[in-house]
Amino acid sequence: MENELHKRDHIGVQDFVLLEDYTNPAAVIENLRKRFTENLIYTYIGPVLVSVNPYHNIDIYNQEIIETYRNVNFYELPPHIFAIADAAYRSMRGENKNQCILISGESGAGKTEASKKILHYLAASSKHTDDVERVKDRLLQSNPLLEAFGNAKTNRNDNSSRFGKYMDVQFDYKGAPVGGHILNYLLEKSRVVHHAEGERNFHIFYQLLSGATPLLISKLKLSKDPEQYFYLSQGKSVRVDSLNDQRDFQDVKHALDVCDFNKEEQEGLFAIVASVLHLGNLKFEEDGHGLAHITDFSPVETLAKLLGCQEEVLKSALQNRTIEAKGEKMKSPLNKDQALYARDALAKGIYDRLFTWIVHKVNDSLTRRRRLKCSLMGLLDIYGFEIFGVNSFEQFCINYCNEKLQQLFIELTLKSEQEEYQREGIAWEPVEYFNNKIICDLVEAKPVGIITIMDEECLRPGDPTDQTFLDKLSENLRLHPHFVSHTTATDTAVRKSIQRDAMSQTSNLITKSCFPTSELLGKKRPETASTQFKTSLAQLMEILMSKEPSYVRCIKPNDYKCSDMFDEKIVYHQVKYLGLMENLRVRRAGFAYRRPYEVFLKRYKSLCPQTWPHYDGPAKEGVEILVNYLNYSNDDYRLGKTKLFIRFPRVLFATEDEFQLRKQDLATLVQKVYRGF
Ligand code: AOV
Ligand code: MG
Repeated sequence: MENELHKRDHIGVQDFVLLEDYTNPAAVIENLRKRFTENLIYTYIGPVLVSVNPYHNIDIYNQEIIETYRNVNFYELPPHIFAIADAAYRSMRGENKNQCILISGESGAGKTEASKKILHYLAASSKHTDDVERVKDRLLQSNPLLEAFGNAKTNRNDNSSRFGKYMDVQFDYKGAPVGGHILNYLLEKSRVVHHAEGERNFHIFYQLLSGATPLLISKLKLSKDPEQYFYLSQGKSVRVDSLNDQRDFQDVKHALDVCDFNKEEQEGLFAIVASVLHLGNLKFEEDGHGLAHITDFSPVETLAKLLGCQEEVLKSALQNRTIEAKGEKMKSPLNKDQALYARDALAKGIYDRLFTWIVHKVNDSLTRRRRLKCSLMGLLDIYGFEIFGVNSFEQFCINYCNEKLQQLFIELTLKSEQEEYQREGIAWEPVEYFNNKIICDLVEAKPVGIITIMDEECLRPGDPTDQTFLDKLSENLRLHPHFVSHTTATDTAVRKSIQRDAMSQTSNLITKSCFPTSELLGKKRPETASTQFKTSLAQLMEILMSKEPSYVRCIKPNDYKCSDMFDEKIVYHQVKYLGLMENLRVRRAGFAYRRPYEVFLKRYKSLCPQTWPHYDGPAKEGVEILVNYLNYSNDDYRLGKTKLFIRFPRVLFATEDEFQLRKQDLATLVQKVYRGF
């Protein structure tokens, strides 16, 4: 970091711990603003990287910069996402510790872009064997593929991740990437059937319509016009300026090839995407008895072909539900609302399982050939915190997931700071901070957390509704300081019935493997979605805890996806809930700056005649001589076991300024010597 220290006035400091006024949010924001204006989007809080979305391309990710950051000490270059990746990579190699990089921030803040840059950095290492090159290719290509099926335009982000993703990259003993594994978390499947104004369904639908060949379009009985499809046109924004659906479809096709999806699988896959669109266009009419009838059967015929099921079975499943009474199965006709609900449930179910199937396939293609021991680098890129006009179950899960991650961040950074102080033998001064554990508890505590109460309501016989659920919540949680609530319950019986009836005999190779018979027969009582999610998050936390973490904290500069606007209010809000002020206080905990003795000595040894030009003793003693010579007072610093701790930034800056002067002196001296010749 030293290289920018002397320019700090107009570009701010590159590590927040160097702010004299570090407890003042205004000073932190001003520092971010200065840097943002200069296109310096990265700043550290010690080892944590804070990144501000520039909303335009800056040329700081090219091959040359990759090389610059490779194998260079973290603090010797300006803050960068590559420095984080490189430090984690070297720690994985050098100390043989599995790593994870946790990227957080609200929707649109730049998490997905950051994770792609890290992956790019890890894959950009020198040429390897063909096998390794193939793995790298697949790792990189998994992104456009999963983004096509799992990302969508929302009102906050044109390419918003609608699923959570944790990806392990596996490295062999030589440090070459040899495989990978992806865990996916709760896809926002409600988007398949509904999205808000200004938003879109998942990218793949629009990509298929605009990029597929006329032959494929006609095979799938599609129209190229997205407006023709109920599921695509609700948001009235089928086209997005920043996206090129036609080109992206070619990228998806390429990615499918690279990730080993064969021709038959690709056909099956697009057949399912198309079938969702046809499903959405099914209309029902109510007869005199209030029962639902399909008005036009031609989509059913197409659907049956695409999914490979019998038309009659499908027709019946769309208009009836199967109920079991005294061990006997009976069909009970649906009314119009129920039929629409069932249709949507089928569409969501098919798409959700398709997505999981794709992740499995990608994982197959990333499975490493040889089962030798490997080191892991995990990348976590989840959906960011979001609040919309109308928020549903998915927003609840997404925001809960963000709270859990924040919790982990608080616990781990605090813990690692304390440990470092202990290791270095320096007294730890306790820091007050807001711990969001209370919020996680509100959601997941037993017996009275939101999820437990939701489970009870969903599985309770009788007639649970949104209102009864809300009543239960209020009854149990009204005294909790952070409780305010609204949410939706669903008609599980109709949903299960249609999936069982419609998908029991499909011959589309994907749906066949996505709807296993044992489940369709209803032998196993499935867990509720929220409990599944809670369990998978708990597992994720365990995975993350078992690794050495690095953090990237993303911030968006404004709500308009705009490159030259720094909205201080919006930034302040994020600084606050990302807990950056607390992070900074913990990091400072008395000391602004710490560096290994070797690093400090190497830079500043020219300032003291006893260490310059020759000094051969131990680094720690050299630093002691140096700081005494520089007149550091006792209160200014502490000597740890391996590092020097400096309490105030001004002390370091004074030393740096002296160093800059000395450098000039030396340069002038050199010039004089040259002229002398
Ligand atoms: P997110 O992942 O944090 O949101 P993204 O990573 O998708 O946000 O970023 C949103 C958009 O901001 C991208 O599509 C880019 O246009 C732009 N952007 C982000 N980072 C950079 C960068 N380093 N350089 C240039 N442009 C950038 V969400 O998935 O919605 O939570 O759920
Ligand atoms: Mg994202």
